[in-house]
Amino acid sequence: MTLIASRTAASPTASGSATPSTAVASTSAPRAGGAAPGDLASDPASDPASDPASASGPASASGRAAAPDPSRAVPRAARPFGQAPYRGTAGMTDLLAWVDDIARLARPDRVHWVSGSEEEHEELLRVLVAEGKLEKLDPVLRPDSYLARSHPGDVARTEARTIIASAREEDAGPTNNWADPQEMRALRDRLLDGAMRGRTLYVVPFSLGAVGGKDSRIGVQITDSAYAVVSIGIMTRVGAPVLREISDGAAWVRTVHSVGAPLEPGQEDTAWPCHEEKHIIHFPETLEVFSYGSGYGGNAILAKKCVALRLASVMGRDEGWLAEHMLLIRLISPQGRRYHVAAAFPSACGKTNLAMLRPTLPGWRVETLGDDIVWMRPGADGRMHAMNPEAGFFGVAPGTGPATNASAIETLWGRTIFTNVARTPEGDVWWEGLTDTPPERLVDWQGRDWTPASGRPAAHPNSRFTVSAAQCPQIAEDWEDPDGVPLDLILFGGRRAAHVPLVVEARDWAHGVFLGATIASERTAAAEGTVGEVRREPFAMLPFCGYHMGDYLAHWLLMGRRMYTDAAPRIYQVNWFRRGEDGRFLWPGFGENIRVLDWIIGRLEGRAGAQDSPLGALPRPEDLDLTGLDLPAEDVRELLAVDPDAWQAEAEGIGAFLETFGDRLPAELGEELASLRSRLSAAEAPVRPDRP
Ligand code: GTP
Ligand code: SPV
Ligand code: MN
Repeated sequence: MTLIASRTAASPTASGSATPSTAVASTSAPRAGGAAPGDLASDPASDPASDPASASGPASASGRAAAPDPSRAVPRAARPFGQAPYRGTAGMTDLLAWVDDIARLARPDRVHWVSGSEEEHEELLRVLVAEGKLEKLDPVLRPDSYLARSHPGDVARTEARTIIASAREEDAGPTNNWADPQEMRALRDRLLDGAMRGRTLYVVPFSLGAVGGKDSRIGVQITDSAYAVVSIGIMTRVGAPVLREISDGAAWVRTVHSVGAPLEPGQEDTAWPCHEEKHIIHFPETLEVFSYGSGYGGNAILAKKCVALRLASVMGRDEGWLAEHMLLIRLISPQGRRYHVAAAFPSACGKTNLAMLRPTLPGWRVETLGDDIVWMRPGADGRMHAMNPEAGFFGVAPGTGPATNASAIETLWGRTIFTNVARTPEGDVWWEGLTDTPPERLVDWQGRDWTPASGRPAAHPNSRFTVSAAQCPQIAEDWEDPDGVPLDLILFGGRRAAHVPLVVEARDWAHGVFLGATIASERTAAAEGTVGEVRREPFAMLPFCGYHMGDYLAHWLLMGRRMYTDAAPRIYQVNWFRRGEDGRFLWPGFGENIRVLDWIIGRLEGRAGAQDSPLGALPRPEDLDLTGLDLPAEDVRELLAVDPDAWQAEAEGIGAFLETFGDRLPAELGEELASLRSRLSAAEAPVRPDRP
């Protein structure tokens, strides 16, 4: 593929500085032409240590580790570092005009167009370290890795400040915050006015899915955070190949992000610029996002939750596909049969862990395809086809250890950005759960000295790692295949201490949609709010569905009708988090979760037994392969028990929740609830699967 930079080499104006957006930056920014040391507007071509062949290299996640391809080498002068590419197409003109509009309003000192090269990624990291925004970790213990400490008020998604600004309020539905789009545009213009003074405006073209893939989507994020730029560079495919798509006329999504912390002349920057006032605003009709005030995760990497879930869910509704908060794996049985499994669990409820499962039952294997987002579409063959639009993992650190998720630990060997974890005196990272015994001394996530006696967590509960998916030792060889994989199985789950059994089988698609629609889960540290409080999180999409949840449920039912009944994925509900009266988890979880998958695949293959319950079919204890596990029989019974009284109360709660969707609730789901209630009434005593 010819890169933009190669094209610009042929253009007489390419080496000049007169591209429209550079011109805007220069008019409003006295420093634009100057190349101060460490200034990103400067051209590192003057750095003899840098590798010319990588100057315009593609930023595919796997490509980052690969040797530079000499055929891609272009003369360095073709596209000075950070400069806008020149290509006189309508697509490019649109993009340049939009960047100019934002730059004129936000008044950055510099405009930097992200090329996606390895060299640029490294230069950004170098400057972030020089500015005190990242700490470089020990090069032997954790090569090419960095630590960021956020502002203590900017540690998670801010759901209360997340808005769907659809033209009509009813299209946002009862589960979203709504605001009038006109007002939100006015607010955006007011907040952006001068918001980037003293900073660099980065233009980051990104692709969700392989660049040019038939189901891929592209967008551009404008941001004044270099930390966001390097994060987007790991989480998506960025830079020149995407610009070429835009230039060739592809549709793209416009996203603008500002940390809301302009610098006055001479004002000293902080390690984590952000603003107390935060707004994450989505315009579903025009496919735009505006995010202000936060530098953290889903608030700042707009390609992730804002585009790949909230806006993509709207695109999926309109175009006949689904954007889901799911992991994606290939499960290979001891007989060598391959099954593709997607699973929706709410934030910090086990997706990354299941995505990297290392089965404890002999013969089983898992290949990772994705850990957070799945796009899926019914195909002409009557099956559901699924792909992971992301290129990296933004995973929860606490709880990740050699015993729970060895693959994640190996993935994090180096080339990783850690945020809000603790640092060891040797310059490595630590978090709760990494080792059983904490180190004697640490620097905690807020930069304070820490000892095991400090009485507070060393790492923030929502501390995270950002790393390329290509580094995962069990990543599927074809994980970037734009065709995706045919889906055999969908799991829904949440974090429930009581009532919800280890696993339940859905009778059919509509019952499966009912199970997905009624997931409830204890809140976690992934978003602001009260940790542990149980709330309904339909399809693990409560904070991520960009439109009316009732319409979303109807869309899921419609997708079921777009497949052949016998070819549609089977649906199951799971719960790894049931606790005993003493508070301990009853199920060992992690690698042992294969025992539940083994039973489910046994059902798909027609070899596993089950017993019916008012909720759906469940295994009897003897149907689960528990060999080698030292589980008390009473715990197993408890994990598989259904208490009709407790479930009558649960059904009340489900009814009240579904009622909030009013006349947008699909009738089938009302019928599913009625039939659950009548099955519960018919069950006189608690169902103990081993005592029929
Ligand atoms: P997001 O990235 O926020 O969407 O989260 P996620 O669903 O990928 O969550 P993740 O897999 O990172 O798990 C979050 C927490 O749950 C970690 O602390 C894990 O250690 C813990 N966890 C994951 N799987 C299990 C399990 O099977 N049993 C138990 N007890 N804990 C688990
Ligand atoms: C989640 O909260 O579900 C995440 C992390 O995956 S964030 O990207 O911050 O939303
Ligand atoms: Mn998530």
